[in-house]
Amino acid sequence: MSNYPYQIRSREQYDAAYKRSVEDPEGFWAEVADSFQWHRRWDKVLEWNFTEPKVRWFGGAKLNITENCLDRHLAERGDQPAIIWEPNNPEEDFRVLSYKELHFKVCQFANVLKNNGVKKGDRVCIYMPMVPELAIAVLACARLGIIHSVVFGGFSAQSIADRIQDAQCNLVITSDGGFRGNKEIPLKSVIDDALVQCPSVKKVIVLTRTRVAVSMIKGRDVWWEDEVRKVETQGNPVCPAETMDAEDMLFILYTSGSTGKPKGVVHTCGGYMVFTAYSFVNVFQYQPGDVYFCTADIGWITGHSYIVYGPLAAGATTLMFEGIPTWPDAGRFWDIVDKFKVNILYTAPTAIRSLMGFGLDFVKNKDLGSLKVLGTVGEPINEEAWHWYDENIGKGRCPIVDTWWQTETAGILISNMAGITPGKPAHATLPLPGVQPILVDEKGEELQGNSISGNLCIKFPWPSIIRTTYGDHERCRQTYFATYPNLYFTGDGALRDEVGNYRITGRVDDVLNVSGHRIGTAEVENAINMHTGVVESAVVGYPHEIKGQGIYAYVVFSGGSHDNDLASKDIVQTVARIIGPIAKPDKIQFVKGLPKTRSGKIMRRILRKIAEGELQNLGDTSTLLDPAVVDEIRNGRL
Ligand code: 7RM
Repeated sequence: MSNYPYQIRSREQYDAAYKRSVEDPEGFWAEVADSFQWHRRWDKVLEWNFTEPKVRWFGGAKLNITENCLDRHLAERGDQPAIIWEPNNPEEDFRVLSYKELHFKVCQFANVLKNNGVKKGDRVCIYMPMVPELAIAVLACARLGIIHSVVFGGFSAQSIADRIQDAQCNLVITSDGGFRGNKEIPLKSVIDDALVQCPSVKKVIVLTRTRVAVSMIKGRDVWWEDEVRKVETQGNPVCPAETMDAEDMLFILYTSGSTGKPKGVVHTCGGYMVFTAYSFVNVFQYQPGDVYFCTADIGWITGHSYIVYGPLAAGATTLMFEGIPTWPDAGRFWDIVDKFKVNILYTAPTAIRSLMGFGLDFVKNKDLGSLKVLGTVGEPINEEAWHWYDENIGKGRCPIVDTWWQTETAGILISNMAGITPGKPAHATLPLPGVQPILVDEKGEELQGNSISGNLCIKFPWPSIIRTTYGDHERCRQTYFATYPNLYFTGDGALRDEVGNYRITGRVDDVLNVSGHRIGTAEVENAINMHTGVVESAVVGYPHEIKGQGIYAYVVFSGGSHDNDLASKDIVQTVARIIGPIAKPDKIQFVKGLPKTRSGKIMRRILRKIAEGELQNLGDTSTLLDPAVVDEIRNGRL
């Protein structure tokens, strides 16, 4: 017997659950949802159409997700670790927060938020390092019905400002700085730069982490610790949770697409809770007492769904790590697994490939015997990395779950279930119950049968599907629901093998996946074009041994002769300043012109091929305005 009524424990149960979820989706999800705590039950499990689009799960139901993540567990496992935190520096003490302690701190900080004038429906931007207070801030917002917008600590002031303005945030939660490997990252000073452009922000709460000197603006900036002390003297340690509608917004998370401007993906309370917990428990086969370690940052969707909400809704022990896999050395993950006897490890192919490069010396003397399940996410995993992970980390005895999903899906849609359904190297394999993937051709015709490839779409809603893009519903429709009528389009291409396993091959749009991070080519081009010397640019991806994809920029520079090295460095700096270090081009090739059609469209196909090193078969170039530019570009390839 399993601790979770909705946990699938055999292949037969998977087949039965899948069948039921397709034949009777409402009955299926109602049963899952019954395992959670609601103030009021739903009137209707699902209402939907993909044309507007409009999707409502558990309409009429009332709940608070933090009661499900915290309060609900207090009686049975109040003293069990909810969060284990490992600091960047292994010499610093780790921290363990029991469910009781986490509940207490979330209530306390929710009261701090109240004291600082924010209320249900307001938007709060969170820009913090990977410390427990980040999870506390997120949960405190959710407790009050405040919509959080977490911005990854690697984004620049400009990117933060864009996101704060788009969501019209009233308050920012940050820290003085953060530790990452041997670096100290400034955070508060970056916020100060961003806020010059953000009149909607009235308050900034600053946590102490690095103790770097920061400037505090009177009336606007307050210290986290001072505010907590005030709450303590007010003497009320509880904070009742706001009652939320199932379809009230829980959070906004910005993600890149094929246009220059990131979109605010919106997720809501009820469906998100049900699906993240359901997928967590089933994919990883979490068992009570297991220590689960997801290496993502909470600034990305993986951290939202599978460090914070999913695991906590399931009453799990979730391990949060502040640092990076290669510091103090490339054995850090394995030290952490050994130190805390981690049972489930969830990481990204880029991390695996990077650690592979450091050799087995860093794995050799580590006790990895506690591991039961391994997972990957973020990008296609190549077979070599899969086998390395399997043999050297899992020692051939841990199933690897290859989990495919997106910021917009909020939870894992296609994956094997550890030890329940078989894995296959480089294949995400089968859809979770409730998920109905199909492959379509260019015209949107469904491709039937197996051993076929096409564009990956989903034809029926699952509980955590994107509801809208913040402030611009039409953009949501255009991006995800207009390419193919009545289908959610993922932007990914996929193969379906002879027995129905899916293999995701990568994006079919102008979105790059660099180290598992989504970056739009248009976004990088806009940033490059900010440089005064740049006339125009075109950005494409190319295969990169560790990052999966690297960023290759073709740049037309003004004024003829210039120092290429200097100009490159300048452009890289510009991109880091406009977007953040994650979007820095790996290669910049200066060209006299870009290959354009007579109508002025850049032929990216040609640029992609050249960047990939495919110099011969460039395809039809006869429609180019000036075919000669191709030779120049080909000859100058980096
Ligand atoms: C969770 C996350 C989404 C994009 C997605 C894919 C790629 C993610 C896999 C994968 C192959 C996987 N959200 N992707 N997981 N490709 N196999 N298991 O990464 O919004 O940041 O990115 O990532 O292209 O569309 S995300």
